[in-house]
Amino acid sequence: MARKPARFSGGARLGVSGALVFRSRAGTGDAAIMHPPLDTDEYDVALEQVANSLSKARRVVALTGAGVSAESGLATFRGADGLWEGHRIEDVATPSAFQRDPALVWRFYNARRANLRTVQPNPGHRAFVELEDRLVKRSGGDGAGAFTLATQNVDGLHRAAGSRRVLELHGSLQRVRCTRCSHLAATDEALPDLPHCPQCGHLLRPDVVWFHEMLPAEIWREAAQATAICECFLVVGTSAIVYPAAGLIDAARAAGAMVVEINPEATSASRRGGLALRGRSGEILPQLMQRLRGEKT
Ligand code: BJW
Ligand code: ZN
Repeated sequence: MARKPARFSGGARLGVSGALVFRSRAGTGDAAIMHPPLDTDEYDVALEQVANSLSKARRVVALTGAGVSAESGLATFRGADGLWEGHRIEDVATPSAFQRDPALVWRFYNARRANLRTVQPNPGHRAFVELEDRLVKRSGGDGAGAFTLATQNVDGLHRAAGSRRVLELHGSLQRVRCTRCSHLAATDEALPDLPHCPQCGHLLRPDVVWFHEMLPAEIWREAAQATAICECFLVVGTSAIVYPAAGLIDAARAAGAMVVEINPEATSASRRGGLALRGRSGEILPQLMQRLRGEKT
């Protein structure tokens, strides 16, 4: 069958309401899709366009969320399995929840920290490593700024896969800090139910960003700066409802970047325009890398 002409070219569609949606071959069973599913040929064209954009862009930013780690076996926050012991994330990931019931909050985090020791990066994480390597190599020099991975994930899987420029917007499960003094430590060991600071004896907390807390200033500044000058912005595996991280998507659009969402579901990001590849990141990102290598999928 003859290829259909490309319907999306870089920034030409920026500002339209609703993304152009292309569903991957494997399909997703997504009933809530905002546009009718398009045929495989159109998905191929869209994939080619994204690969093309990635191959030309001098600066690329990816914003990732829990969906990228779903294929490693970690639960997302707002999926069907998104509750923890019947609590919504909004009820355990706040400073007031920790004040009220630190044991409950530590149980939540210790369970997730233990689970982390059982999981590995998946093909989606590894595709980001390949993308960074390509972009850095192509840029010559030290490749500073060629690729920035701004992740909302606290699981460390991007770094474990080998990604280098990773901005952990919401902190890390593999660090703890004191609620009183400046003690900060990296640890992936099991911790007591209510761990205490080795320096001052006060309660430790996970070094993650809870609701109503500020993101780490320097990391946020770097993410915002990279976004403001990027040419292609990938939004992968996030519901894009948590701010300020989700605000990077609008900032990328405002900067004229091609915004591409990779997610099996329609999200708040796809409702705001751009191009959406519907499917799992562990499937679509490796397909994109194959295209970049010049191999047809
Ligand atoms: C797949 C897949 C596959 C499945 N492949 N995809 C402006 C407007 C409105 C509200 C606010 C605003 N500014 C601030 C707020 C308040 C608040 C906020 O955003 N609230 C919203 C809920 C409305 N934000 C904050 O409080 C932030 N702080 C702040 O703004 O400071 C300033 C301030 C100071 C003082 C007072 C007030 C403001 C801090 C936000 C911190 C968020 N922290 C958490 C917990 C981290 C620690 C932990 O892990 O426990 O971060 S909440 C949780 O949500 C976690 C995540 O990083 C974050 C985002 O979730 P994510 O990654 O998108 O996951 P899901 O589950 O939502 O989505 C998964 C997606 O994957 C889905 O779309 C699936 O379809 C998809 N998927 N399988 C690809 N195989
Ligand atoms: Zn201390």
